[in-house]
Amino acid sequence: MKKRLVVLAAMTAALCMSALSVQAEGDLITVGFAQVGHESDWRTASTKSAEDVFSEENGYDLQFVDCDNDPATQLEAVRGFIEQDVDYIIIDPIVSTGWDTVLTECEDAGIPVIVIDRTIDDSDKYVSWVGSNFLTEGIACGQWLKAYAEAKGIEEINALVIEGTKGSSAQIGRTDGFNQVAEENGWTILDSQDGDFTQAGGQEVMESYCKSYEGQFNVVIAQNDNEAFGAMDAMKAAGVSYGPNGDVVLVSFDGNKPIMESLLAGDLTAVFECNPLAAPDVEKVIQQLEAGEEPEKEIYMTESWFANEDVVTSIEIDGEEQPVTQMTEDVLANRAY
Ligand code: GZL
Repeated sequence: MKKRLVVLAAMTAALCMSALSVQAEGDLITVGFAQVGHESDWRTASTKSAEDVFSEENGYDLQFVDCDNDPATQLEAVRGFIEQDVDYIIIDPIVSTGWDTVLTECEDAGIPVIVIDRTIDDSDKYVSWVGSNFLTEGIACGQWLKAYAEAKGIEEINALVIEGTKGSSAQIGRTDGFNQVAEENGWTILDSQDGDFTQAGGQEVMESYCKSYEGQFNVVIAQNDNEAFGAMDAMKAAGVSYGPNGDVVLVSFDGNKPIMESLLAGDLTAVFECNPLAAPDVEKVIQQLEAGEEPEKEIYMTESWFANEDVVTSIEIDGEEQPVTQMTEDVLANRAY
């Protein structure tokens, strides 16, 4: 008798579990994601992070829109999610303004918004922002260059900047941070033009720089990896040497695998990381909301600074010593992206 009761209990439990799993499958959480576009390696890593986390097997129905770097398309995508009545909306804002109206529409529709990566600067009608401190990234670049110049005996800095998409918080923060250190140290910024975070944009701007500032510059600041690759192509074609053994110090922001391989190879001098893997932190926010909890308003990604040489091993940012990691085969092999 006892044995039969045990078997019956086990069968009941199994039936309950399968009912729960059926119920869970029926209750996918729908997430609308209005992504900037597909302009860079960083963006590819960011999109993959979201697809990996917000999968059906994890209990999500991801509605993804690639907004192709067009702010109007992005607003349209968000309004489309409202019409679909998704459970949550994720926005990586192409530019930082023009958001309050559509965020009010999300609020009126009762759909929580989570902002990732770049910031929205004209509205706070969103639950949380998960991203990087772009100003810190710019300051880190400046502080590293200051220490590197001192160590290498570079007395004058004449820099050219290839900016990211004008008006994006990444471009604004990196520009402001680097300019702040440049001003403190009396450096010359010969020019600063928009390369739109693309390789073609970086190459076009650098080709123009090589003509306009021939023989005048010794530093190039590319505000993302793809612009740095474009700048390499342009400088190579113009016969300008760059990197740790060249005439021009070349740095990048982001730190995706291709640029880290170039850093290891000595094709550029330093990389200031911008971590694209925000989706796990976004999921934590959604799970907190599902549980009726209140998430943090700002959640910062952790990121590091890398160089080809070990000439500078740490830099000071906001009074705190932060390490600069020399790129090696081991460091490269252990990176997540
Ligand atoms: C920064 C991100 C930027 C990257 C670029 O967080 O928004 O946009 O630095 C990307 O590579 O295009």
